[in-house]
Amino acid sequence: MGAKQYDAVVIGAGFSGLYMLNKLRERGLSVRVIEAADGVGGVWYWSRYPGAKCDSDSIFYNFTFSEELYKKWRWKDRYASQPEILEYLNFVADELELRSDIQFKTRVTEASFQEEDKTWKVTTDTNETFEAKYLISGMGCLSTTNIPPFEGVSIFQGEQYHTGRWPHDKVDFTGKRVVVIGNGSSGVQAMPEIAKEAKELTLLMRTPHYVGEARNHPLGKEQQDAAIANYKEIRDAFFTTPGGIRMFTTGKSAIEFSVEQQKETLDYVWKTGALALGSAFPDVGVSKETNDIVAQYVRDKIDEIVEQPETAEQLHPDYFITTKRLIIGTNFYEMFNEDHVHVVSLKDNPIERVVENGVKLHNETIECDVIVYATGYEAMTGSLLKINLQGRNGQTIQEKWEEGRNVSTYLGLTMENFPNFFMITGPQSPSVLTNMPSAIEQHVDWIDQCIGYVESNGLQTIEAQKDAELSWGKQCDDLANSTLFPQTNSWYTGANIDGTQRGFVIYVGGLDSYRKICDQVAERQYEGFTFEKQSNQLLK
Ligand code: NA7
Repeated sequence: MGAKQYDAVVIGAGFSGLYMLNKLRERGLSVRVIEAADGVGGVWYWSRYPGAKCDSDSIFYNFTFSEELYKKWRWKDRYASQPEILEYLNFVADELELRSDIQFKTRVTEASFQEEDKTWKVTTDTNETFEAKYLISGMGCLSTTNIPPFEGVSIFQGEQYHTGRWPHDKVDFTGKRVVVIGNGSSGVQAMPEIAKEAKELTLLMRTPHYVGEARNHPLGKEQQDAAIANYKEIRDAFFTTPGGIRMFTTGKSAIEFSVEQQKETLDYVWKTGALALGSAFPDVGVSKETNDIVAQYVRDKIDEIVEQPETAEQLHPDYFITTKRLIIGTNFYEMFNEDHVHVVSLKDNPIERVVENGVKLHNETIECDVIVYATGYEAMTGSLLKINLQGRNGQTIQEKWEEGRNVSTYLGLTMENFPNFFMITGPQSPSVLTNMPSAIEQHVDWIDQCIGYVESNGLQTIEAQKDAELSWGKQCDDLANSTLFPQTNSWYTGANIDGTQRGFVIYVGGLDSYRKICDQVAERQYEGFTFEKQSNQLLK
C-alpha cells in the first residue's frame, strides 16, 4: 500500500492535537491526526483513576481562541474532574467538526525525514505509511507512564493498576487491602476516594510532598455566568501572566511582611485554595527565606490536621516548596486519621520486590489485594523518546538527546537536524509550569504562523540552527540556576526515574516572557532558523 499524502501529520488528539488540527485546517492544509486511543482527550482519555482532576481553575482550563466556543461551555466545578474534561474535549471535537481528520486506534511507531523530497515519512502500528511536509508532536509532556521496573510484578496474584492507564470500568475496592505507590498529584487525588471503599489502604511513600487544600466546590450559575462574562479577562491572563492563569498574589516577598501578616496571607490562601501557595509571594521559587516561611506553614498545617504526631512527622516534606509541582488535594492529610489508612516511608525501608501476596520492603512485607502505581510519567521527553524519530542523516532523537540526558531544542519547539518538525509542550518550553491550555494555545499559534511563513515564501524547510539551540539551552539553564528549582530531584529534572538524571529542561521565565521571545524570533524573520527553497538552495 502506498503512503498517504498530507501537508501535515499531527501526533495525538489531546488539547494540543485538536487545536493544531483546527489551525492548520483553517490555513487550508490537509492534516491527519494520528491517535493511539479510540477517542479524543490525550492524557484525559487515559487518566481515569478515582478522584482524577485538573489542578488549574476550570474556567481557565479551556480554549480561549474562539469567544464563541468559550461561551458555549459551562464548567460544573471549580476544579474539573477527568470525566468532565473528557466531555469538554469531545464537545470541542464536535463543535469544530474535527473527527473526520483524526485516525484513532493508531500509534505512530516511526517517523523519519526523507532528504530526497524533504518530507516526513510516518509509520504506524497498523502498518500504514503517511508522508507529510510537516510533522507535529502533540503527544504531551506527561503522557508516557512510568512503571518502575520492580521485580515480581508478574507474579502478583491480585489486581494492579497505573493511575495513568486506568480501566474504563469502575474498579471496586470494597473490602480490599490496597497499596498505593506514589503520592504525587495522582496518588493524592486517588487515595481519599479509594479510602472510602478499601478495608486497608497503605501509602508507600518515597518522598513526602507538600499538599495544599484544594477547596474544590461546585460552580453556581452566578459563577458560571461570571466566567462567561469575563471572557476577555480570562483570555488576557493567557497572554499576560507567567502561568497563563490569574492567581492570588500579594506581589511582594514574604520578608516584606510581619510574621502576623505572613500568617494571615497564608491562612487566606489555605482557606480559599492552596495552589496559591506558589503565587502568594512571587519570590517563593527564588528566595530561601520566603520558601522556608511557606514550607513551614504547610508543615505546621500537617501537625494541626494529622492526629498522630509520628504520622505527621513522617508526612513532613523537607525540600524547597514549589520546586516539585505543588499538589492540591481534598482530605489528604485528614485521611491519615482513619484507622484503616497508613503510611510507610520508603526512606530507610525501600521496595525490594513485588511478591505473590503484596509488596516486599526491606524490613517487612505489606500484604494486599490491589496495587495502585501512582508513579507518574516519563515526563517531558518520554513520549518523544518512545518513537523512532529520525532527522537528517538518520540522526535519531535518542542520539541527539543522548537518551534524554542532554536535551537540546530551540525555543522548546524545534530542533536542528529535524526540519519542519515541531513540538507542542516540548522540553525547554515553559508549559509544565503553566496552565496547559494557555501554553498550548501559544505554542500552536506560533507553529501555525511559522508554517504560514514557510508556505507564503515558497520555502521547503525550516530548521533550527545549532547556535540558536545552544544559546536557548544556555538561557534556560541560566534562568533555572537563578532559582531554587534545580536543587530538588523531581520529574522536572528527570530524577523521578532511576538512571535518567538529566538537568533541568524547563524554561522558568514564565509564559508571558516566553511569548515575547517567540514573537520576536518571528518578527525578525525567524531568527535562528535556516531555510531551504524548492531548489535545495540554503537561504540563511
Ligand atoms: P508524579 O508527580 O511524578 O508522582 C509520582 C509519585 O510516585 C511520586 O510520589 C514518586 O516519588 C513516586 N515514585 C516514582 N517512582 C517510584 C519508585 N520507583 N518507588 C517509589 N515511589 C516512586 O506523578 P503524578 O501522576 O502524581 O502527577 C504527574 C503530574 O500530572 C502532576 O504533577 C500534574 O501536573 C498532573 P518521588 O517524589 O519521585 O520520590
